[in-house]
Amino acid sequence: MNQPRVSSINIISVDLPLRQPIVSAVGRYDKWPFIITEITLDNGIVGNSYICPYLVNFTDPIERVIQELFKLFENQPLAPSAFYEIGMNKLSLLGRSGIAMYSLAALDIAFWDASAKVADRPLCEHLGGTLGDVKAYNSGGLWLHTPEQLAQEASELRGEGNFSSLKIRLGRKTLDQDLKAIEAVRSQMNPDDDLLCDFNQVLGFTEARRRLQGLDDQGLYWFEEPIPYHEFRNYNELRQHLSTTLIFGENFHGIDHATLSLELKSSDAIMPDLMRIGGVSGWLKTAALAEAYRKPLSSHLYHEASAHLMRVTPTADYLEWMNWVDPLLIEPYRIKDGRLIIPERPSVGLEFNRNVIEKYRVR
Ligand code: SMN
Ligand code: MG
Repeated sequence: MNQPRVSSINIISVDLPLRQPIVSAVGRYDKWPFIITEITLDNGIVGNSYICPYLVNFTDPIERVIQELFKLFENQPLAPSAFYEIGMNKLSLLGRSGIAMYSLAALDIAFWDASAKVADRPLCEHLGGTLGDVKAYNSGGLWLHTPEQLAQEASELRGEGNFSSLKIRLGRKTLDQDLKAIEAVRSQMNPDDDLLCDFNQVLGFTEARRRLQGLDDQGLYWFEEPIPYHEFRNYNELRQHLSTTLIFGENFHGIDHATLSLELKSSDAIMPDLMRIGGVSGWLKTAALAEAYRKPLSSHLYHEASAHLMRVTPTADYLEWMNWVDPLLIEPYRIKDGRLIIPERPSVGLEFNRNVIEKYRVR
């Protein structure tokens, strides 16, 4: 059977208002940028992806890099894994990280989406896995707010999908303030529920050691990104002072970072971000690494494609559910009893709402 060929590309950037602003150590955001990439094959099938590059002013240069990389694959028979290798070879001249990596990921996810549509299977089945649901936590809030606001929000977030797992943002000025925030959220949870926490890289090494030791008896499910993401050796040192699971990885740029962090024993678990890790292809390699090092792997953003990938990740742990993309989608993915339900549709099966796109289009 002849593989269909890649014919054309369409890229659209959108700056979508958030229902609730992000108030985190990495800044305040009222809107969230998306770059949507659509690849059309010569049989008419369209594969798509979205990536969120955080900074709306960079959507234009990233779009141009996607366009440029696309030229490598234009008119070629569709072959996502082979395309990824070709793309990564090209990146050896640009750097296998940063916006070059994001751009390759935008293409890779869309190529895999198209490929599963050609096979007419959900992506998880196309990758050799089975269709099913995925354990998730609600990550859509609990920013650096007051304890009263946090308690109110925690109860709303639990109610959004009967969640028993939430993630709170920490790293306030003092340990006491963090403890009060935890207490407020916990007041709305059951004793056996999982409370995860994220510091968004805000602490320095010595402060992190003090702060995390002060929080180590709180029974938190994990400590996420307490110090800057590139301090791989400091992560390893920090880990030796703690009993709570230490996790990072949303800022791994490609498989090189994932490999290095595992070699250096920087954390107890990893959490790649579908865009930064290099799309579906980059994820699959990282999942194999996590298995080799026997480390749990959780996801970061992009809950739809990540859910499919978690179904073929041997050490899969938690899926992050952050549904900011939902207003852009005709049929968003659903949560039931704290688990994400993968719909029975070909591939990832995301259809974008053209009216919403037009309303919030960047250019
Ligand atoms: C996060 C993600 C996206 C924007 C701000 C913060 C956070 C997370 O690090 O892991 O959810
Ligand atoms: Mg995080």
